[in-house]
Amino acid sequence: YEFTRAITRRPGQSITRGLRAVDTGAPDLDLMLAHHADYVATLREAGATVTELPPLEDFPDALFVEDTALCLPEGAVLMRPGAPSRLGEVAHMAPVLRDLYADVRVIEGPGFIEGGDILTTGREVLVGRSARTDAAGVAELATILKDWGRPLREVATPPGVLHFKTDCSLLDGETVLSTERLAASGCFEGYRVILTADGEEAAANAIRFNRFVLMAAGFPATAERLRRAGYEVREIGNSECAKLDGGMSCLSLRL
Ligand code: CIR
Repeated sequence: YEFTRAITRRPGQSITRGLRAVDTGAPDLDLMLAHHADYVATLREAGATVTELPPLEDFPDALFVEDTALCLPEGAVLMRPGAPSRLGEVAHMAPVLRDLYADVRVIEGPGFIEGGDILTTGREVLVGRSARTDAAGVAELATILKDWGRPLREVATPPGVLHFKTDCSLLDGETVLSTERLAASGCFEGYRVILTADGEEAAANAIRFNRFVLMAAGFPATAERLRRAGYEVREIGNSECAKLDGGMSCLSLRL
């Protein structure tokens, strides 16, 4: 959770065509841009050098850059998104990461895996199988991580939940924020777990970036739990990304 850099991509006009599980109305681009600017400013305040990539109008979900890659100190791994409309985003992220990393690996397929299903903790890399991430994708990542001496543990994303990290985030080396439904699966045994408050499951997708925990605004009970546990919480508007099932982690690659 200590980083020097973040990569983001601004949303474009095409966000109205972004993928969503349930249609709750079109996202408002101006409001989304304002929230995005706040997100980037907060990362900068936390000490990040932020690369802001331009919108990709052909890829409505491209602002959710996290799904295109896994960034580790050892190198980067380009993902293979399970959503067909998102597969082409990776080619746009590849040159950005090749400029920053000497070692860039590629998930070649036939499996699929998205960054939103990957939680890197101090001791292991947890990968949740989901509608976007299959066994072959996980196996290919495991082979790459083995080269880097990083253990991978496969876990399950709760049914109906988009990504593993829709329901959890890393708060520090051994602490996670999790929904109750995910923690009940037992996947965080051995970790300290802070649960989201009842009815605030959507607060689980947060990020720890240096001294701050960035979380979506509007979840006061969970924010209070985090503050009481000693974390410095920054709340960022997320109403528009939430309409596309996106949250704090999806909006950046952190390295
Ligand atoms: C999608 O369905 O792919 C986007 N609308 C949302 C992606 C969210 N990404 C993430 O949780 N890492």
